[in-house]
Amino acid sequence: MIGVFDSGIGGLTVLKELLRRLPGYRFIYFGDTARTPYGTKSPETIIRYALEDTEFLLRHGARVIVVACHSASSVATEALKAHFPEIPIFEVVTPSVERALAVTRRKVIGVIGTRATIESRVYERLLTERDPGVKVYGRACPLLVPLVEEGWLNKPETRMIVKKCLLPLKMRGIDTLILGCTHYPVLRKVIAAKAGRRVTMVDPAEEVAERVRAYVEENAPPPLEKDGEPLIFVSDFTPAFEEVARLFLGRRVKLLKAEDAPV
Ligand code: DGN
Repeated sequence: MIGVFDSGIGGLTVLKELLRRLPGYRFIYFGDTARTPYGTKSPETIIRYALEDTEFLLRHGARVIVVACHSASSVATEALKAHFPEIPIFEVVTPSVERALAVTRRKVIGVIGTRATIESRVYERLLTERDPGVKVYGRACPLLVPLVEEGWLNKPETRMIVKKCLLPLKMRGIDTLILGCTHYPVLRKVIAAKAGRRVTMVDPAEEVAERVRAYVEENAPPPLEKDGEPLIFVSDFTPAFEEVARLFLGRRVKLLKAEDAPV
């Protein structure tokens, strides 16, 4: 099984891309809805949570781990790889970095994300390590997460906040923008419109899903039984989470309580 975790249900944007590419495979997802958001927490706390989330997925049969959460990918990847050296671990930052470098025309790249992601400066580090000539501008946009979770996808207020959030990046003349948070692909149209036609969007959900597809198809045959329904566990359940989950996954889905998972 392929395990995917996130601070909450935003990571279903990643699961959606994975399901599209690997329809015959079994997935188990864990959304830490009881402790979300991670984006405002300290690196130490995010690392501890990411290790626990991974343990949950491994305990329930995952053999490959996908870190869908950008905040966790940004600060916890090293710790995860050190704790679970035998497990293939994919995260959302590296594939987006490589994509951004492949598509940028003038080497001026913008990144938007939560405070934890932007303050980690991981995108700057990885982008400039690979190409010292590149200029990187990060901007934390914490207001976008609650807007998406309220379903305010195309309201005037949302458009205004997106515009304000992107303004400093536009002033720097970015030609590429990394959507560095699980929730942002849902706002892609509004973000692209406000960024302007000349700015290329990089969607990390698509990029990581492509990496996982390539790895899994090469290394693991699909299960014999075609069981396409992913198991989606959450650490806290409310009917509202199920509504939001539908928004992220693009279809109705049943959320299971993690405490009810067979051990
Ligand atoms: N999943 C988080 C991320 O991608 O950074 C967003 C939600 C949050 O924890 N704030």
